[in-house]
Amino acid sequence: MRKKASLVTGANGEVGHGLIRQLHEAGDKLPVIALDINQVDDEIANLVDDVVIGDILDTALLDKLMSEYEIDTIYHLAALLSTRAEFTPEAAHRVNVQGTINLLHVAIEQARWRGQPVKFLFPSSIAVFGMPDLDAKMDAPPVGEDDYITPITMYGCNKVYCEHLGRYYNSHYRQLAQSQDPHGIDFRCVRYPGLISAVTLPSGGTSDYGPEMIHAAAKNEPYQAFVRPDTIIPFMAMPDAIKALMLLKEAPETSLTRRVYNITSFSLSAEQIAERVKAAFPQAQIGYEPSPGRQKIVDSWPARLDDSAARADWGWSSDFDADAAFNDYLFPAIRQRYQAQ
Ligand code: AKB
Repeated sequence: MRKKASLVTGANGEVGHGLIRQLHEAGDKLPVIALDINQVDDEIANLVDDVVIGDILDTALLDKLMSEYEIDTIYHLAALLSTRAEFTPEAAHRVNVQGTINLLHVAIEQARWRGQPVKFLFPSSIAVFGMPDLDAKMDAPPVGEDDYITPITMYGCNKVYCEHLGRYYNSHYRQLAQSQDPHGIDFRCVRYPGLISAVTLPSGGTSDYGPEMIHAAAKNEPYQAFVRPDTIIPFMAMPDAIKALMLLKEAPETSLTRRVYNITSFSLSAEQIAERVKAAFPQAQIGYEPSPGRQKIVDSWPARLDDSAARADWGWSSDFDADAAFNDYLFPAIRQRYQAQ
């Protein structure tokens, strides 16, 4: 008999760290398989039942996993983020799109074998949006799920296409087949704003200036932000990002009016983040050296998001507004982290 399990791809990434800790702390009943292309940090490896180092493009590896486990839930977190993807767009497309199709295929195969849907949790991003220009960005009311879906990055294009793929595998897979299999996937997706974790540093993203500023100050290192001081996007503290994934996973299917939801916590400019950092770390040296390419990407993302559908359908609310995120979560934990080193 195969063992029932949850599969987390991109387990060693920022969200993977937060999610695996949460699954462990919540005493999740299912064993967890952590899959990552890189070695998985010991503190995470110790919290899961199996660590698999490998590529989501390796279908033989995924077949082997399916032969060993009955996969009940997939958290498909692996992706190349927006900045990194621009250096190798076709490779990013392979990882972000073909990798996702491979996992959707695992989900649908597993669902058919066991005669029950497989839950598929997928983080998308504010990168799916493309505001036409800075004036439109600043004047727009909080942007809803279906507005301005004109991404300018490979990563954003990949994410929006994968949202559609999820909907397709959820509701229309092989729709012309003679007999329709009732057991498919239960695809659920949140669009994350810029995420900030006290535990890990992101790599390869374009919202990274937020977390980088705080971590540099705590390490007593000077930091030059790659955006203008007035650059504004929505952010979220990592515990809220994990909370959203868990809330959406547990929501009764009947309460969902859509498969893809915006979520947000607080919108701050780079300068407002820097002011908060300087108040907490008075020695912080923060300057600005905008990189035109990365600036253009962040300027194409909305300043504010409308997450009313998530609030109404599955009770989403953020625990960390800006004050709580910085003063209660980020600053104490990041200070302690670097003091301990
Ligand atoms: C990135 O900057 O690429 C990510 C994102 C906003 O999805 N953090």
